[in-house]
Amino acid sequence: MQPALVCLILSAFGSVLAQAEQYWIAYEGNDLPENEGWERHWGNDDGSHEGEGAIRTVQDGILTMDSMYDLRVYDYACHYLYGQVDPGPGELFVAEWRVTVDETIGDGRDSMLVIASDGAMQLAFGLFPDHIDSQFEEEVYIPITPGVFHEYRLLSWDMQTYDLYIDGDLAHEGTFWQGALESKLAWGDGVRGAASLAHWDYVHFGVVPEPCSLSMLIGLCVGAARRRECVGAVPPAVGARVGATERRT
Ligand SMILES: [Ca+2]
Ligand SMILES: [Ca+2]
Repeated sequence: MQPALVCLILSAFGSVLAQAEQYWIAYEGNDLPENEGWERHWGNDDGSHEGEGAIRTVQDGILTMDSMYDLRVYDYACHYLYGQVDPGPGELFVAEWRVTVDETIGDGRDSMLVIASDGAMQLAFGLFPDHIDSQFEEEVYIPITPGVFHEYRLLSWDMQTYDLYIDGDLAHEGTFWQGALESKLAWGDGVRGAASLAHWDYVHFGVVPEPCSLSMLIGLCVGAARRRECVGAVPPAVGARVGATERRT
């Protein structure tokens, strides 16, 4: 191999690594979220930090949040990463959570998971015992089996569109909504006027190297010029649960 070509390949390889300024925020349900770097927001109709919030218990790696005693209560965990949520070139945004919701009452969504990009592109999923929905997208109603935990995994390359997997199956190809919230992920009892009983096993989110980046570079190194689908696996150290992914075109 020519020295110049070797330098070019090493330079390209270095640029891929340089882009991979990934992060991985992992809440495992082993403690209250505010003890693990999350910001707790709670209150009721009387205002912020009023009342006790949801009744929260941690047991066996599960955080149970119960606000069924009072429709006026909200109580959610928020993690801010100002200007650092989005993936860059060659990177992939991943959010994954495992939860089951026993009950909901009141008007609209209560248990929720919200994602806001650095450019204020937003998603908000309402979590119910038998389905989930997406607040800012029309007619997104995804039935789920009640009474059991479900694993949700959301992937986005651009924070404009996303793929949502439920229990390993692609359940929805969706679109972010232009809002005002920026650079955060939040989950829990999100609103006043509704109540829920939910069990959270984990919430993870982060930016990881795009699974196909290194394989594409290897393809370049051996002179393979053909276009290829990007199916692969994220390095287990930064998201073992990500598993197989396929880029949308
Ligand atoms: Ca509530
Ligand atoms: Ca757990």
